[in-house]
Amino acid sequence: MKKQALVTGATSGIGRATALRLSVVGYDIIATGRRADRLAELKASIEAQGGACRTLCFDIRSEEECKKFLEPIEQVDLLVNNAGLAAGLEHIDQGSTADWDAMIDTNVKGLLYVTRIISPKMVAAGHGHIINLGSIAGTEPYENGAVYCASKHAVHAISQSMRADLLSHNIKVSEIRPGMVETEFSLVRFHGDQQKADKTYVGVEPLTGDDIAETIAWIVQLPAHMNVNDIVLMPAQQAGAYYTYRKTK
Ligand code: NDP
Ligand code: 8X3
Repeated sequence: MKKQALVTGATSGIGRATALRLSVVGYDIIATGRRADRLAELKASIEAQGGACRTLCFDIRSEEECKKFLEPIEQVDLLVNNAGLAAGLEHIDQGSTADWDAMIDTNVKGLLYVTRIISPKMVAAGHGHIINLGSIAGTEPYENGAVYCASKHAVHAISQSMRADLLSHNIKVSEIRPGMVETEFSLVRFHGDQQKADKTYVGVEPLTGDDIAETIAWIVQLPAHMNVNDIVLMPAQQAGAYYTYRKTK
């Protein structure tokens, strides 16, 4: 059987680009997300480039659904814990608790549910690689972002602990921590307000999903004795959460 890569949140942005790229470097893809039409389109695109793709349409916030869809998978060589979101951008006194629940339930609990089901399969197989999508928000808390930043701080902590936990089982754990990547991320953060989403990228050439996918493809093709523990990827015009150089002309 070819190497199997499970990519969560593959209906858009970084996850979609990663699924397409991993298929080119020799993986069969198991793609997840909640939007069935997007999963079908991804599967067709992967097959059109000569690859293979299975799709699993479910919500990773539900432990029951995670178990139902993921427990039957027999082999996973690479897990990309990518599904996630920011919802809202407000001061703490004005934030929406529904947004907070969505971020914590997806970015933290969903990632844990998936990992709890897949990591024992890797332990049993005696090898594996888990790549978690963190963020610069995982080390740089910024105004209006308390809960998103907290969720990515959690991903940063979980990544470091699980790397230690899985070390003796020949399972690598890598964390990708990007700055600004133009995907559907801002559209989701601003609850579908395209104008607000577009303002995020004014005067900046952001990273793309393909940029992150290329980095993931490089990491997974490194020799067996090498691991990238943690990589921070930024647009050249962004130095950190608070430092972005915008060209106004
Ligand atoms: P997108 O909004 O383009 O993609 C997010 C993906 O996550 C979609 O495929 C979406 O699928 C999936 N997803 C969200 N909620 C759920 C859920 N409850 N169950 C299953 N799947 C879910 O954003 P990005 O590609 O930018 O984001 C991918 C990851 O990268 C996230 O973890 C994000 O925090 C991180 N990141 C993004 C950065 C950026 O600037 N864009 C920078 C740093 C990190 P569907 O809606 O179909 O369920
Ligand atoms: C996404 C990047 O700067 O909006 O994680 O937190 S940022």
